Amino acid sequence: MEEFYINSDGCRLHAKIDRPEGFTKGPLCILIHGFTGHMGEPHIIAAQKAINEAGTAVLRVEMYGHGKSDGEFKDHTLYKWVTNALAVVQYAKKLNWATDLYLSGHSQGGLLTMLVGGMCADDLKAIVPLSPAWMIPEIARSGELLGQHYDPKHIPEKLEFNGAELSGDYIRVAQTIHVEDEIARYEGPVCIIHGDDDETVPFSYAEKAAVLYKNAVLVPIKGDDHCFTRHLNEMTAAVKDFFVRQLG
Ligand code: FER
Repeated sequence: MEEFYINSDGCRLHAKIDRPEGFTKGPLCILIHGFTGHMGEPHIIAAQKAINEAGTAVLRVEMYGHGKSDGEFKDHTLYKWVTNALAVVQYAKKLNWATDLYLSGHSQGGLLTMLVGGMCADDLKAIVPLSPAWMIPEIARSGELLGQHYDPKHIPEKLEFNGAELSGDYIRVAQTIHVEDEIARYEGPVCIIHGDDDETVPFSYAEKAAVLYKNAVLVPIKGDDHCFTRHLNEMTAAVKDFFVRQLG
């Protein structure tokens, strides 16, 4: 394991690379956590290990306002995360040992994976959104985030939840994002893995995305929740299986 920081326009992003045993050159998957998450969460570590077992190196990175990266949580927005992820893709493209590049992320990191997949379609051999929270822009436009209601035309200064704060700019940015545009821009293989009992992101979004993408498979994890706490081994088996097939 190698730990370091990636520069995203002066913002230091905390990163770790894990390589499979005996790996010197080969594919690399960027892996990103969700909203309030970080790279040490059980489902993120489990996904990283599964990708490594399939012979692919993993670059875990924490986005603005999360984990040990720069920025305050309350100030993070999807634009800041997109800017960060673009810097990470550029960083990964310059690694001389990395051959094919993949992008995966959980929840808000899965939404980011869908957005950046469309934006960097030529650079990414496949994308793997895990429980992707692609309803966020829609619900932000409808006036409901984090279970709280507001007037979508008059955005509050901040949202408060669980003792934390989120700036109104998060909402302003989210309202402008149209995920369908980026779905249409990505024609490579997509593997969506989603628990069908997800309490945070409705499973129906995974079904909708799988239909909209030109080349997607959806692996439902029966009875599982947002962070795959009930059937983590089924999520990791699906991840490993997808990456093993990519090598073949
Ligand atoms: C929300 C529902 C889900 C929301 C964010 C999420 C900001 C993200 C969840 C995750 O990344 O795990 O209303 O509002």
